[in-house]
Amino acid sequence: MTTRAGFIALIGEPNAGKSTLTNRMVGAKVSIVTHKVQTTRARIRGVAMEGESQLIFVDTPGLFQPRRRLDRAMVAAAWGGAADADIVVLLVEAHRGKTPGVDRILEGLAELPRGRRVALAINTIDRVKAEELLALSQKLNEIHAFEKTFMISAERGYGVDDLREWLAAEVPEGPWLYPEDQIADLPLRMIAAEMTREKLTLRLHQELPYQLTVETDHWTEREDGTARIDQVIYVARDGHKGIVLGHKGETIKAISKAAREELTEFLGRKVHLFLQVKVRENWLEEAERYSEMGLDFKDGNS
Ligand SMILES: Nc1nc2c(ncn2[C@@H]2O[C@H](COP(=O)(O)OP(=O)(O)OP(=O)(O)O)[C@@H](O)[C@H]2O)c(=O)[nH]1
Ligand SMILES: [Mg+2]
Repeated sequence: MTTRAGFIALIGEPNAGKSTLTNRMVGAKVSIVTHKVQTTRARIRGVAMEGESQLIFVDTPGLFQPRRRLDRAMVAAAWGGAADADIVVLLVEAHRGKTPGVDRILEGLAELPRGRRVALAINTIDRVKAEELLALSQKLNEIHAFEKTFMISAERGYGVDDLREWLAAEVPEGPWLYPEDQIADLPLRMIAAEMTREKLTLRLHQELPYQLTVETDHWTEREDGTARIDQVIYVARDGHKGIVLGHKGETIKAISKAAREELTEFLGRKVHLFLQVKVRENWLEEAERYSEMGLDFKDGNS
């Protein structure tokens, strides 16, 4: 039996559908998804099996023009994921087409190590007419000679099997790198923090989701088989704390409930979730916050 295993980096602009595709490939929610840009902050590894091949999907933060330290660290993590992978898949949103952001990514692809294999996946094909897809594919392939082009809908699942089968045939021969039943390579405490951040991002508006971070402080296994999870939400301003808590604590209560339900489903057992909001004006400049997120603080140096 010949086994294969390889790392597949999913890169693209923010909101391109990288995390949605990761989850679909894995068959479980390992990476958080929202309709807002810059949801994913670090590299998230999801593991999928296809025949004798183990596909390790590396979901990355969206590529955009960074302004803050956090942005720079995120973009560096994304390009780092591409540089380390066996195969890179660039996701482009069909309905947005060849944006200036996509142009910059195409330029970046030319700087990847020589011989790096790159495929194109035009996503959200459920949102456009078929004729537009061909034109977009041609335009993009004129700039970068992609090894292969796929038309997919990560959300609906169209075209995803073709992509998975192609990847399974193309990753290098070699032993599997994870146990067959493992679906993610991310500490549980981080997955739990991400779930809470997803609920915060869905619920809070404007800049606030970009000005906060969530960390799991304590994780206690209780004798009755349930887990007690304590998390801290760091916000940058006093005013933000009030917004996160909401009138009579209603906002935080709703967020906590949604996160707890999802955690309970993910873990398959009851969870008690305790959230605390702390004001930490400088958290975006603290090295420890970055390591907790799975990012390299130094990557944020300008
Ligand atoms: N209609 C449609 N929507 C999609 C599709 N794939 C993803 N989406 C939606 O697009 C939005 C962004 O999806 P994500 O998977 O979070 O995108 P991302 O590339 O991981 O975004 P960042 O983490 O911010 O870089 C979500 O609202 C998804 O539900 C698709 O094939 N069709
Ligand atoms: Mg994402």
